[in-house]
Order: sequence, then C-alpha cells, then structure tokens
Amino acid sequence: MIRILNFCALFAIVFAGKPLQGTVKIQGDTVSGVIKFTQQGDNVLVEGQIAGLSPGKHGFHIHELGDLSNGCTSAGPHFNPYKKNHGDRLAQERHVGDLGNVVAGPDGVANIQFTDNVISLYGERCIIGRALVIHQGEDDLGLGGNEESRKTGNAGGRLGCGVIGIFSGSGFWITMGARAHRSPIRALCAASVITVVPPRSIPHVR
Ligand SMILES: [Cu+2]
Ligand SMILES: [Zn+2]
Repeated sequence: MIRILNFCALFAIVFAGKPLQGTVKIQGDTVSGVIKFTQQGDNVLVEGQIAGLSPGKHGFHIHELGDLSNGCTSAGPHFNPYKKNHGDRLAQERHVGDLGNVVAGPDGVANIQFTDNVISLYGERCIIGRALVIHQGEDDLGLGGNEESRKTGNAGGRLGCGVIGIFSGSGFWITMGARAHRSPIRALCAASVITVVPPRSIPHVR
C-alpha cells in the first residue's frame, strides 16, 4: 500500500510540469462566465469571472451530476460523497462541493480566485464531469438554523451552471489519454487513488 502511494507521489512529481486543469463555461438566462481549475499538489486553484449577477453574494457550489438536460435543476444536489452537512468552504463540516459565496461588484461581475484543498481533479473527490452552479442568493453556509441550511445553504434558485471538463491546455490529461491504456504504472496509480486508499476524513483546511 505504501509503495503504491509512493508510486503516486513519484507520478505526481514526474508530471509536475504538466498541470491537471479543468474548465467550465457557466451559462444562464442572465449570467455567463468561465472558471478554470488547476491542481497544485493537494490544492486546486479556482479562478475566473462571472458576469450578469446582482451585486452582492451568490452561493457557488459543485453539484453532484453533470446532467444539464433539464437545465441546472438536473445537476442534482451538492457533491457530497462523505454524507456531511452543508457548510462554509473553510469549515471542517462541509460538502466536498461547497465553495461558499462569490461576490459580485456594482457592475454585476464576480472576480473569483481562491484555492481549495477539498475538491480535486482526480480520485474520489474529483469534480470533472460534475456541474458548477451559481445561485441567485447568498449561501448562509449552514448557519441558518434550519434543515434547508444544512442541505443547501438557502442560496435560492440556480442562475447559471456548466459541466466541468478537461481544459484544452492541460498537458497532463492529453498525455494520460494517449498512453493510459498501455501504462500499468498509471493504471495502478489511478486504481490506488480511486479504490485502494480508504475513505479518509476531509483534510482540515488551513
Ligand atoms: Cu448549489
Ligand atoms: Zn453544500
């Protein structure tokens, strides 16, 4: 087990120059934007811009499904593989998909840049293929004192959403795609990340 994990560390170092990156185009009736995700060790850098919002705070979450066949509604609930309560991005008790609020200025634009060490671009906390949703209202971060607060943060309707996919400039994924099927080391690593490592508690954030 430890050797397998070391393999993974080596694997991560070897591919350090080829970042894992995801991207999502957010679309809605009034809102639009693009967000990019970059894996940096255990952290994911989240950066981008969403326009067309009302000034103020808006709930910002990864939802479980990448299914937008019925608009943002079919994206399902917050991505919550550990069956926790809803919470702040910086809280111990949170859904993996809980990214707090983003803040739009008077011009309706939210400029977004933060790192998070709970979401990931691989393994069991992987957000690729799931939906990013921007909400109409402020997320109460699970502190609203009611049942809905512990599920959704009472952030209101879904203004816009998009499915997170592989970024065009992500050399890592392009290499993986070309060679993964004939590389036992990579297959082993992927398997260890996904199945051999027992579910661990969400790492404490900073
Ligand atoms: Cu949401
Ligand atoms: Zn949540």
